[in-house]
Amino acid sequence: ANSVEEQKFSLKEVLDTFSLCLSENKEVYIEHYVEGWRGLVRFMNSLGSVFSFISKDAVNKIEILAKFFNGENGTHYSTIQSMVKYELDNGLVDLAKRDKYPESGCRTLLRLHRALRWLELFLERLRTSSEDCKTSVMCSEAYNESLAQHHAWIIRKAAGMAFCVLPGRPTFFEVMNVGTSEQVVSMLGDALPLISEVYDITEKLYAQHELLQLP
Ligand code: 1PX
Repeated sequence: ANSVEEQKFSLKEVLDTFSLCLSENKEVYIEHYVEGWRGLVRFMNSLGSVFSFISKDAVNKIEILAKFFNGENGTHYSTIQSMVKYELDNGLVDLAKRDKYPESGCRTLLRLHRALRWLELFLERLRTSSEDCKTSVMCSEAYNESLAQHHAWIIRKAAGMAFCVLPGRPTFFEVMNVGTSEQVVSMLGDALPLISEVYDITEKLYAQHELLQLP
């Protein structure tokens, strides 16, 4: 935690990335979406190595999407909307069970999309919490309302154990490197509507195309 780069690290910059996600006509840019996740993973890594099994999976998914984005069909992966259209039109998504395309952009992004709901719920709890609230409780409540419903028992168990070692609210706010707790609360108030909007747009798109249960 001593390098200059890590000292400059602020959660505000990370959450700002999500504001860049939305195009004028409300499409979601994959490039910024993935960048946002990279920053969140960096933040999580700074909390300790217990979270590495979580960040490993997140990084894996980030890299899958980055590879599509930077690959020869990259233009189709400019936005979530264009990705969905391209992969569906070309039969590049396993709809019933994992088979020929176990790592499609659509199913990979869906995992991050579900995690974004966890983030939204967790940040909203942090924003409205009082000083003596426990981050581990806020985190597991947010998790149980979102991601947990898609996770096997063993993953839920491991996640629960990781939440227990989350630092308390004061340390947590400090690591965010945003300033006083009032400043953290106001920053969260600015960031949350944008995160919600990105989430809602993606959710609607996936629902329209019946992609919310992709294996
Ligand atoms: C101020 C708050 C900032 C906190 C930033 C934290 C960033 C968290 C990044 C979490 C990304 C999790 C992605 C999980 C994707 C997923 O659901 N993968 C599962 C399914 O994938 P598959 O390919 O098999 O269909 C996979 O099984 C997951 C394995 C890893 C365990 C995931 C536990 C998720 C807990 C999320 C809460 C993170 C708590 C961090 C505390 C700060």
